[in-house]
Amino acid sequence: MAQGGPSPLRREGLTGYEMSFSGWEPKKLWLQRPDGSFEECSYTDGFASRLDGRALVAQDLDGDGDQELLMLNRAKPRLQLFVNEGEGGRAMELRLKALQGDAEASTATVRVRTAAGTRAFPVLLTRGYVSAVDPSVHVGMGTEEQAEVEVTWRPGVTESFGTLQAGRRWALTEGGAKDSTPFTPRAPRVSAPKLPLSVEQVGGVKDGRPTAVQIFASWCKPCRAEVPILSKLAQEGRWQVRGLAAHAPEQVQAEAAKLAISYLVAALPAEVADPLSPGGQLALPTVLLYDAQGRLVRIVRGGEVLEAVLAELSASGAPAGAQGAPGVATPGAPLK
Ligand SMILES: [Ca+2]
Repeated sequence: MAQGGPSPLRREGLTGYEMSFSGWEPKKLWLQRPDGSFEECSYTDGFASRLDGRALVAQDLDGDGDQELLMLNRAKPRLQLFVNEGEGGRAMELRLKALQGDAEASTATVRVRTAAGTRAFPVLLTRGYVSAVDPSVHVGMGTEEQAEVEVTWRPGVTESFGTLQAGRRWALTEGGAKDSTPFTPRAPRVSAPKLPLSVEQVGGVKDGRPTAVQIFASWCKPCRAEVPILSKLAQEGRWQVRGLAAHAPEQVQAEAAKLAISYLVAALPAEVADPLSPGGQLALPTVLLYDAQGRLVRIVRGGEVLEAVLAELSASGAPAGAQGAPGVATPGAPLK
């Protein structure tokens, strides 16, 4: 059962879907980082709701080469569309046409080889309960411009389509014929609230040290569990540690005292809270980690996870950021 959530066993007087175990578990979404590891980003994308989900499909609905996510829920809001507003990487889309059996090639597997390795993609006609999708194969390419593509149409029948360029939608026909059209240019989009990417946006200063910013409320038990970890970090002196309280400015110090917080605290500004509040609800606990250059590198939720991340950053000798792409999801950019 999801930690920190209301237990359905303790909720009395409710029947039906409100009692669903699955319905009470927040949705999960992971961003794949350039090194192949994954970073959870559900809460920054408004994805971590406890709505009772029924189907989720990833599909490039506007034809610009990145996938949108469409989620069907048991109750309102019945349908949610998540649009990728991030910069993203390159991609290619492959649509197969088999000459034997099912023309949509539902038994086929595509293998895509780049310098980073080989990945296999089965053709799928459905993505879970009550869903059906266009049977195209979407291949995230990151920074790669091209890939070698091979199709196994059915057991024992494998065919190479040579090197295909990213940024295009390819039609591959059994027998070797191939054709492509470029993705449509991206339409300008209404921008979602932006995460505080710089430490100055959360009241920090660039002093050559990394910074941990805890967003807390005095009623938040997992926030309380983080306080000793962050206090120790502050005492060691290698990190700046700050707290941002989800309380009215005049109550901040009193609420921080309830958690025995010894580091600097201030009221949580709306411009910081908004992008961390999917569906209008602030996701707690949340700790923002900035590198020594003051750039947001990680967003962490939960006391246990925080300790693990801090240990990982300490072991790597640097609180990330210096290795290139930050391990942080911008709102609506979950897929590349
Ligand atoms: Ca798209």
